Amino acid sequence: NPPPVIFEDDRTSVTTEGLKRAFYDHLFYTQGKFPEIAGLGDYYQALAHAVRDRTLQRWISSVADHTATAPKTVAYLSAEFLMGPHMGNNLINLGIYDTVKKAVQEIGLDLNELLRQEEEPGLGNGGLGRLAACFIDSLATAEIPAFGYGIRYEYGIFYQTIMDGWQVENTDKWLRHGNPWEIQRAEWAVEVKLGGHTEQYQDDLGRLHVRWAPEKTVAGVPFDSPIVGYKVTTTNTLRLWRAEATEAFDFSQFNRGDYLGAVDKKVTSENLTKALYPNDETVQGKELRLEQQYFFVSCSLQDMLRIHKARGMEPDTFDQKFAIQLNDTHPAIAVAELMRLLIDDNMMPWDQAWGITTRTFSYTNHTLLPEALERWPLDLFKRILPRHLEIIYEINARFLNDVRIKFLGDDSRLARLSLIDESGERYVRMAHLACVGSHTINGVAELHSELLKQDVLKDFYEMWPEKFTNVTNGVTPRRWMVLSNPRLTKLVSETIGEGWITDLPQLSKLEPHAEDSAFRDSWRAIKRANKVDLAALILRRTGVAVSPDSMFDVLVKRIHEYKRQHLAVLHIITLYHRLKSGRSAYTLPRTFIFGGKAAPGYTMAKLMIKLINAVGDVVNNDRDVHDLLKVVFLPNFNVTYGQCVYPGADLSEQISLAGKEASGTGNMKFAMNGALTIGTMDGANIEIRDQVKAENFFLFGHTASEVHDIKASGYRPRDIYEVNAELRAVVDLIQTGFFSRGDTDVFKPIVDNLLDHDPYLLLADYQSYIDCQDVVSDTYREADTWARMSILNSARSGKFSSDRSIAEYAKNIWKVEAVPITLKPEKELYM
Ligand code: B1H
Repeated sequence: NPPPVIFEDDRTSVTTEGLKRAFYDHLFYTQGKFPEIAGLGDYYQALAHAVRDRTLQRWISSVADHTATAPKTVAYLSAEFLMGPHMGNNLINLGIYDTVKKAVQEIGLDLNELLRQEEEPGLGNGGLGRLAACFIDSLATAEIPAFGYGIRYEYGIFYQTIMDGWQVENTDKWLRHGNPWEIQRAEWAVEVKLGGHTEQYQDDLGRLHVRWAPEKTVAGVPFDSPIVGYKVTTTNTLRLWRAEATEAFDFSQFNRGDYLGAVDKKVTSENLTKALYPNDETVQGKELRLEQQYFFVSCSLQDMLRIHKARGMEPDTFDQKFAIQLNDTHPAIAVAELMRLLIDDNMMPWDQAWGITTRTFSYTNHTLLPEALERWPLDLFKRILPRHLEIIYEINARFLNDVRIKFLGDDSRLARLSLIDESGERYVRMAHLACVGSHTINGVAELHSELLKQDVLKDFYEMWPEKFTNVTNGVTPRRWMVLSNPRLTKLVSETIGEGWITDLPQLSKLEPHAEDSAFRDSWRAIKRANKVDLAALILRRTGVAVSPDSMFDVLVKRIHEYKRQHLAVLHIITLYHRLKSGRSAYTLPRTFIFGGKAAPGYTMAKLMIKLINAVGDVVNNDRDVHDLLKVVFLPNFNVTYGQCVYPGADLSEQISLAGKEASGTGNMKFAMNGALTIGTMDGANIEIRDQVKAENFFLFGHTASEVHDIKASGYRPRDIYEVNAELRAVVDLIQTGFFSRGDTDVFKPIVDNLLDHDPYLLLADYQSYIDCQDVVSDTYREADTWARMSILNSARSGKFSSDRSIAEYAKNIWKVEAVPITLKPEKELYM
């Protein structure tokens, strides 16, 4: 027996004195600095290491317990984990925020300033990646054994700046100063094959097998970060894979004197995990993207099989010990890869392997947009994954046979359901592979799950209605309330206790306090203070001074035509036009705050950003407006800024065309922090309105089924423009170059698109939106009414905790349970 590890107190103590000692210890021994030459970055690193140390006893206790008892474990496979900064969240979940703040203060530093030093790991595009991050927080808090598996992109989502009103993309060098939260596990590296061909061979018993002779291999190296549950011992692992060359040098090339050629191979391998694709809901069909997807899926499945075997079990029990969730189709190749690993590497018969596979996987669909449905050209797919194509053909043959039996004589249905699209150029349909290989398929809000069954996945629904279900999204209250909004957290906890932090429906206990005028005053004072903070951020980042006494009207999300940021612009121009033409005696002071990134190749979205900034330039500087309207575009909206934006918002804009936004999750973050929503009947807006009640929600616009009918009966947006004088005046201002110094070309693509096509029905929803915004203004003028409504929005947002979503996945889909972990005393932990 090895001797027990004696942990130094400096690694575990959570007293002020102990934390101060730990801080200096890391400043000296990790950073190699002393106060006279140390900078803020060093202090951040020192503190980060001290905090990471405090996760380790829990992390090791959790892994030790899971290793010994082999409980059923969730593997959340996602190409994106949009974590945001780790430090603040870890302080909250470890329950040491206040003590650390005090320790840091006594050292003469400011915790907030240290927190600002962290480069946020922006390893995701938007809602889908952030959902994965909220889910792993809730999994750990629920004490469910789980891994998050993904890609350690060297460059995350690009850094956005605005130049002359246009978006400019810069690289996101988030690893520049190192990442104190991760531990590299070189010893658990795996090999991933790519390209080449397959061969048949006979084993000693004369049985036929297939061997894949790849063109190249790359190594996958795992980097682990602790995911600490809130005030529990359970600490799970986020395991992200980095691609490296299998051999540092190709020796034959090296010997031929081609040193640089050999090094070049290394560079090529490492390109695999270089950068996140920034497209968000549009596929590009790039070879490197398919390689990324296969790479992290293969690494993760090999890793799970290694763990399974290390726990003393055979592959035939894999499905009893792992539940794997596919976060959209990005990891859907996992269905074919698990089959390959079971059949080719573990010599399992097809039927047994298929049973295990389909009992292991479940699939979440996140969008109905046709441009986001992943399909890979067959020749490209075959070139990179020849063995997987054979396996997919076999899956397809067996599947189509089942279809033939269920729906005899229905040939067009076979073509629609096939895993291979043969209508023109041939493609592999990843959503079909995910559906066939999964036992459960879910959408992310009630409406979305219904539309999936009626529309994109209709044929699969008719084949297997029992596979379909809904799990409405949620967000973690630890990051999105406790960490982001400490003022509100304090008031709420003083009023109803702290139980709401892990049981969000308890917020309903706030309801009676909506009638208490002193409580309303405190509530409003908190919103005011948060707005002061947000105004300071806006001034710092845009140079525009905005008044916290104006209404903060916020629209932050990725820029997309379907999300209709340009509809909000039409509203701003309407107000501006009214002011200029003296048609409104008094307009409520409003600050319009926009934020969000456009995909670098999405011309129309980039033009929408230019339009927002162009309108802002005119409106903000027009003296006739008397500061009644301000329009700002906060550059580089990300998790860090979100933590300041959601708590400081009065009005949450959720104005997508009905039927297009699968769920939305920003809508939930706003509501819990007391913003009122103006929104359409889309995604989770519908459920938010159900919860907060219609009288506390500003609803406008056509419903999804009305949208369907309008389009079916031949929509003519120009007719609306012709008859609506105010709309016409607004569009004409853009069209005649008023916001572009007379240049009538810049915004022509937007104007032409709206007048002649308007696929997202801005003109059809315009009047309804404007009328609703007028009601918003009238309501906001009654400060007391607004405060009541704000309290009720927060009090009734309990459903939108990701703890509820995770409880549903755990019970209905994964069939996993909590495994409480007892913190092992230091002396009982053996290396
Ligand atoms: C969502 C995506 C997405 N849906 C492809 N789909 C991507 C698709 O890089 N890609 O290829 C990236 C992202 N993201 C969002 O998911 C939905 O639009 C939101 O409505 C939803 O709330 C969120 C989480 O479910």
